[in-house]
Amino acid sequence: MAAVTLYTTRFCPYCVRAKHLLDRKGVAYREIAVDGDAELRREMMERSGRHTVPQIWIGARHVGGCDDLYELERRGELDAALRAAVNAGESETHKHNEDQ
Ligand SMILES: N[C@@H](CCC(=O)N[C@@H](CS)C(=O)NCC(=O)O)C(=O)O
Repeated sequence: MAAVTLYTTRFCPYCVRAKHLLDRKGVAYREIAVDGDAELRREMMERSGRHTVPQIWIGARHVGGCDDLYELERRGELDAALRAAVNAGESETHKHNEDQ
């Protein structure tokens, strides 16, 4: 599982900006494009309670949109949140491998 999941549309400047920050952090993310897909957009709205893109999760934690992601960065909390999600993902993989 990627540490970050975000719902996006293609021509959305906020999505581009959010991905730019995640790219700069070097973190892998799973992008769910909701362009023209009413079902995926509904899924995003149900999970987030919001209707704008992007909607971003770090691990299981719903961060919100692009502004919320940058606010985490401004508060100096983004790196730790990303690290925790990456580490949690790695230990899940490790556990999964041990189970086999
Ligand atoms: N403050 C929000 C603004 C997001 C926003 O306005 N996104 C636009 C697309 S760029 C949007 O979803 N508009 C409404 C819609 O497409 O239904 C954020 O930082 O994510």
